[in-house]
Order: sequence, then C-alpha cells, then structure tokens
Amino acid sequence: MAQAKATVKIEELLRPDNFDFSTVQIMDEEGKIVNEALLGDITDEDMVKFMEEMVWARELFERSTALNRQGRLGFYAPTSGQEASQLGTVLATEKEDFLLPGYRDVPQLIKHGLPLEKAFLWSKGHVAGNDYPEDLKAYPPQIIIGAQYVQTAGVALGIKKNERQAIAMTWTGDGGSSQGDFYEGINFAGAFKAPAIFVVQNNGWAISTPRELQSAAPTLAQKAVAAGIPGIQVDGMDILAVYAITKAAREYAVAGNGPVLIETLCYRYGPHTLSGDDPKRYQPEGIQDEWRAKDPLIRLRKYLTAKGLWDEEKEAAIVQKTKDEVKEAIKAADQVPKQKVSEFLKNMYETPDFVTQEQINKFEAKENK
Ligand SMILES: Cc1ncc(C[n+]2csc(CCOP(=O)(O)OP(=O)(O)O)c2C)c(N)n1
Ligand SMILES: [Mg+2]
Repeated sequence: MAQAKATVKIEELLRPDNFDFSTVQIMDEEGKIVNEALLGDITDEDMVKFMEEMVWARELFERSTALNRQGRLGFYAPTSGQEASQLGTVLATEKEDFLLPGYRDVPQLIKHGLPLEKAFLWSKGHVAGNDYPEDLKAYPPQIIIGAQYVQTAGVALGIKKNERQAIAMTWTGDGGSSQGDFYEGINFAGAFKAPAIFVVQNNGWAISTPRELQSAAPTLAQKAVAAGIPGIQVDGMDILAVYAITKAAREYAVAGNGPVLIETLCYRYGPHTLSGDDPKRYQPEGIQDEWRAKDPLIRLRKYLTAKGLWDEEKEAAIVQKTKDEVKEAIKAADQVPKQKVSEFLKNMYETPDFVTQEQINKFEAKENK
C-alpha cells in the first residue's frame, strides 16, 4: 500500500485536477486514528453502527458459505475481507440513491433494502430473486464484468435530468477496471457531469489474474484523470476512510459537480467464488496472513473496545441475530415454488421469438406430464 496521507483535506482530493493518488487512511491497522481531520462528523455511535454492520456481513458470509456447501444456495462470491469497502461505501448512501452492484456486492443491496430471502433466491438462480420491492432503487447484481459502469452513467444522467438530489453508485473490481465499459462509463458521466460514484474494489486479483497484469497504471484511481473527474485511492480495510471519502464524494456529486472514482485497496479471503477456484494455486504463500493483519473488523474492534464501546457480548448478540435472520430467510426462500424451465424461458423476452417459443412449448409439455 502506498504511503498513507496524514494531513490532506477532502476538498483537495475532490478535484478533477487532483493528481495525488496516495492512500487515504483514517484508522491504521492498530486501531489508531491517524487522521483526525478527515474524521469529520463521524461519531462514536456511527462507529459502533459500522462495527455492527461489519460483524453482520462477516457472519452472513460464514452462513452463506455453509449454506452453499450444503447445496442450499447456488452462485456465491465470498465477501469476507471486503466489509469495510462494501459497507463503508453503501452506508454513505441515502435511500433515494440508486445502486448498481456487481455479483460480490450483495451485502450492499441488503443494506439498501433488499430482503435477504430475495438475495438467496438470486443465488439459487430463481427469477423471483430479481423481482425487487417497488421502493428499492437498485438493479440486481451484474455478472458481466464492468457492464454496470455504463448503466450507472445512464442512471446518473436520468437522476440529473429529473433534478433529484441523489446519486447512482456502482462497484466493480480491479479486473473490471480494464474493461471498455469502465472507461465509457466514467467518461460519459464526466462529460455530462452526471452524479455517479464509481467504486473500484481493488482486491488484488481478478480470479487468478493479479492486479499488476491488469494495468501498467500505478493506481486505478488515476484512471479518473482521463475522464476529467476526481479519483481517490482509499485504504479499503479502513471503514472510516471509505465512509468519509464516499460521503464527501456523494455531496460533491449531488451538488452538481459530476462523478467521482474511488479505488478501495482491499482483499478477499478465500476463493473468487465457491464454484471451485483455489487461491493457493495463484496467490503467493503468506498473503492471506498479511491481509488478516489489516482486517477491518480487528482494527475497529480494538478501537471501540479500548473506548469501552464494544465487547464480546455485544458481538455475540449480533452474530446470533444474523444467524436467526439467515435461518428465517433461507426457510422463506426454500418455500418459494421451484422455478420451471418453461418459466425461465418465458422470462427471457416480453414476446418470445420463434425458437424460444418452441422451447417453451417443449418444456411445458414435459412439465405437465
Ligand atoms: C465480460 C466478462 N468477462 C469475463 C467474465 C468472467 N469473470 C467473472 S469474475 C471475473 C474476474 C473479475 O475480477 P474483478 O473485477 O477484480 O472482481 P472481483 O471478482 O475480484 O471482485 C471474470 C473474468 C465475466 N463475468 N464477464
Ligand atoms: Mg478483483
């Protein structure tokens, strides 16, 4: 990680001509505040809330992994290690903001109002998992790497044209930042001063491809320069830094200044997805331990415990609550009638083309036997 900034002001970073891409940090790995000035109006209560949410996310990961192993979920991309990056960004949004997540960004959707049961149905590939509550401003997770960046530019432009005080927020990975859609999205949003927050969660790998092979650029944040928008690199294991920068970026965008690109330096513990890759085959030995030492929960836990604001009992209560929540949600998801192949096909187009209609007829005949 590049040298952490100590004194920089957020206003200096939130400029299209900012060329300082060193890593913003507020709380270091030991749980010490190293940048009081950037802390702004984040209170002790906020920090307790951040801790609760990260404990929730870590437990959701644990439970989802277990459910996946039992064959009760389908596709699942682990989130463990990325809690500060995911929650620090989404907790800085408002209900009116529109989210365009990638496949790993399910926790953000749940925090924005997606019922957990729906998230599980999505994992199982059930179409009901894409049927969102009316008041939830979000799209289902994008699987096509980077595609959500172009969509975000469009959604943000819509928000601007409708004169709403909101933003569109999206996430992709270090791998996603190499896609054409990434550049098109940030460029278009920049040209139209559309209120978008583009997050690149740089967890060091795109499946087995290391960050160094994605780009010769020393940082991913600096890609913002070509689009004429501010780019900021943040310690993605420090929820205070992620939150403070995202909150300021949101205000900047809502005020009509245009989009912001935020690169969060983070790490995913474990495999890319639970579909079978083995990180031991492509990551250097000992890397997991290096990142464990930077864990976002450990550092905030240390800080809050020292202040008497956190203890084991509090944490155990959140873990238990999450377990109960997961139990209820998976039960509800299991009770939704299984999706038929014909239904899946019917959902492809509003009016099926000839070939799809033939397939629908074929499967309906089978299913009705
Ligand atoms: C356009 C496209 N190409 C390839 C893939 C296959 N694929 C799925 S995830 C992934 C790696 C993405 O890595 P990154 O953007 O760093 O995100 P991370 O999974 O690390 O969060 C690839 C290549 C895809 N889904 N879409
Ligand atoms: Mg990655």
